[in-house]
Amino acid sequence: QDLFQSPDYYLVDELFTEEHKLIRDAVRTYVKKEISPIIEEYAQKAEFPQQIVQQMGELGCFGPTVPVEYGGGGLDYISYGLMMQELERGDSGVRSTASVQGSLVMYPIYAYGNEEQRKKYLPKLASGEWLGCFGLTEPNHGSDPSSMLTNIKDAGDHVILNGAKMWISNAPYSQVAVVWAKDEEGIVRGVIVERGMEGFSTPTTHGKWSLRASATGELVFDNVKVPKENILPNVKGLKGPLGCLTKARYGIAWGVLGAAMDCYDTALRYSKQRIQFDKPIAAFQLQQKKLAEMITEITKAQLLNWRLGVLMSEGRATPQQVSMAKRNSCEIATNICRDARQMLGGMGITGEYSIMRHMMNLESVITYEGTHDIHLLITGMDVTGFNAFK
Ligand code: TGC
Ligand code: FAD
Repeated sequence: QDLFQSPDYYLVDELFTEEHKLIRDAVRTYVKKEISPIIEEYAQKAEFPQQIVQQMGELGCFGPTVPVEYGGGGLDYISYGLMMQELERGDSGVRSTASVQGSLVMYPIYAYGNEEQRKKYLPKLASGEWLGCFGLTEPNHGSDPSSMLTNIKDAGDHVILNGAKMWISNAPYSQVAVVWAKDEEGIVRGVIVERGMEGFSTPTTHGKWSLRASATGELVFDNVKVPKENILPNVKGLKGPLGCLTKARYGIAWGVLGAAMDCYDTALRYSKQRIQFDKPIAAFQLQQKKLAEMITEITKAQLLNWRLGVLMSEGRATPQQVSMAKRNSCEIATNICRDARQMLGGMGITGEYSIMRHMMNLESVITYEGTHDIHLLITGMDVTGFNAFK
């Protein structure tokens, strides 16, 4: 078959089960058929390819670890990681759509919701009939969500929601938003807001040079009446949204490796074919140094992700271990994309190759779900016991 062969310098494939490999190949085939042929054009036009929502739902990319009875895949965390890796090999925006839907919308409804909420929302989100988004970040509160201003006030059988969220992936196309807001006691609560509720709007964010094929928007709440039955009953405090972020950050740790592998593969092929000074550029030491460092970093990250996946599946991974993997993968993927772009010379800046698009996308990925520096401080706090945030 002429499917992409991932770089696998340490035979990491042998650590995967047959089921893992089948899942990975199904998503790889989907990306090859449905994403790669169209994504550059959508990114150039800065348009969201809406059709992918239903396609990814049918393929099982939404909520792979959510139990089957709610429409999820009932799979382990290695399967989830491999899915994200393959999607992001296509485009970080495509993986973003799946991360948000599965880890930031379905997971909180599953983990913190009641049975009615699970039954009402999860099957439609899993199938891709509905798209969801996750509202934590605000215009003035990004890395420090504990200072959020968005709030709910008790009004009998409903609450009144006011405030604004910014930089929200999927927002312009979402039917459902999981929104984090403070109650009158200042406690963070999760509420499910539905499109059509009066006073709720989702203006699109324009002018991005990154994640151009992903739809980003604001969530604006102007005295929105939200029924109390839409409050997630089983979590209070910032650990609610942060618990979702742990799941999504784990997926990103795998996802960005897909982008890195694509760039490495492209640079390797190109360097063997591109002749300068009568030799393939792959024969020059400086280019070999770049390729050798790329495959070294990819291999280290593959092993780190695999081990983290085992710990996640066993319920033993800590959020701090997830931070380390998210930060490491984003850093190495960003560096690999930059080096790969240089190896293609002028061709590297064109849309004929995927590298520049990956490179621009990764500037968002290294920023969202906790910036590079925030994850470093999480590790720093974990190993020293001192909190450098405050
Ligand atoms: P802190 O006092 O440390 O923690 C508050 C409570 O939360 C618990 N906790 C966690 N629980 C689960 N997972 C985690 N990762 C957790 N981190 C903390 C903690 O134990 C505590 O629980 P309890 O029971 O004691 O109340 O909170 P803090 O205010 O000091 O903040 C810590 C900090 C800075 C690390 C945190 O705020 C942070 O991670 N900031 C970064 C913000 C961020 O990541 N935003 C992401 C927005 S969503 C997004 O970007 C989606 S992009 C999606 C896409 O398109 O793919
Ligand atoms: P700031 O918090 O203002 O940080 C600016 C700089 O200061 C960073 O370099 C940061 O590392 C540094 N800094 C901050 N605090 C400290 C400190 N204590 N010590 C040292 N340095 C510090 N959010 C959502 O809720 N839902 C989404 O779906 C979502 N999707 C996104 C999609 C895109 C394309 C982007 C770009 C962002 C998205 N975000 C989303 C928001 C994202 O999570 C935030 O951008 C991110 O958490 C950083 O917040 P900020 O942009 O306000 O930066």
